[in-house]
Amino acid sequence: MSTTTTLFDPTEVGAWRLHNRVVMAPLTRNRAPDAIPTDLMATYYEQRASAGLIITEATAISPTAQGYADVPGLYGTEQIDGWKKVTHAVHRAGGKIVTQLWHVGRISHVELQPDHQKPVAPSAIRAEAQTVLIKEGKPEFQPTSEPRALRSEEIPGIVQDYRHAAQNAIAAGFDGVEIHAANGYLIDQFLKTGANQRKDDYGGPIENRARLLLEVVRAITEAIGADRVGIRLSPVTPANGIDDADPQPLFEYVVKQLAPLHLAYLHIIEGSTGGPRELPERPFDYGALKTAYQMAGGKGAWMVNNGYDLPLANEALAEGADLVAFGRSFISNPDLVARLRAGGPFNKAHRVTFYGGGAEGYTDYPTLDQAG
Ligand code: 8OZ
Repeated sequence: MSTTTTLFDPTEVGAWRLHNRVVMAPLTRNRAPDAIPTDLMATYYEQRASAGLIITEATAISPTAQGYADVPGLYGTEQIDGWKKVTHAVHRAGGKIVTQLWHVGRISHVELQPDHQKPVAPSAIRAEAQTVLIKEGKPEFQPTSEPRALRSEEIPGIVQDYRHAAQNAIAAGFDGVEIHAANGYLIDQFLKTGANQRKDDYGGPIENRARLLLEVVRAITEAIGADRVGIRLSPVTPANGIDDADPQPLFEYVVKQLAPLHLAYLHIIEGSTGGPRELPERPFDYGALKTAYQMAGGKGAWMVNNGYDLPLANEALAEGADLVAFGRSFISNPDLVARLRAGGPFNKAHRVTFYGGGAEGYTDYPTLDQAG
């Protein structure tokens, strides 16, 4: 008898046994003043602990790695202590949680950088993008600042910051980490021709543009074990003004290199982050990407993301995806798993409270029981 996998079936991924295949996608919420996680954040994540796996909001690996007001970090002891409250709350509620390690590269603003220095990037090319400052308690969108190109000899220090943040994640009680290599941030800037014009070993051919990504993956997997590490990729998103001249061979190379490194999962954003899943001007064959990974011996779970609802998620599972990440629907539905099981209804998410603020639009969305 053939059985169909559902979103609600448990699964083994890397070092973890997950209760279900519903993943809470990383969601930036700008509620960590001084980059330190708060009690309110512990409540927010605990409310969502019925997800098979929670991926935290993107979290800066160093002071220069951050590019938005009030996003959390994971480089100092106060930050580790703040995150402990979050991981304990989620574990108490029976959940699993990894943190997303983030370096924004050029997607920053001098006002957010130590000593108001220029943000760092593969090349001194300003992004066509905006960042969020918070002025008088209100989010304010500003164009990103012009970056400076990293010197070759600075790159080992960046890799070391990733390694250190991953060790801090384990010290803070996380089940593992996700490397943020998507959405036009530092690692994606190195990968893609639109942001990388380097002449050294980190620019030019695909093998060079993928070098930073692979060095970061190796450093982190050596430090905390590959079975606690996932990575997020976005082959064609135009987010944060990023683009590549020829993404299919680039990403097939990346996943083939990742295959023997035994990561817990690969997390793929299909299409434009938070937008259309198909981009006529940026075609991409995700099936070929997965085949390239598996043909190279890759055994990590395949996690898909972007605009999934229940029917689309079931289709993805039937086609061989292992995990489905839900973003916006987790903002407004703390009990998303129960609501998916029940076939709805779903609360609507209110955009005005996405970035910054307090409990409103954060910890006050009702569960099905509360909506009664
Ligand atoms: C929305 C606002 C700020 C940052 C990403 C970390 O796109 C983000 C982000 C999303 O990956």
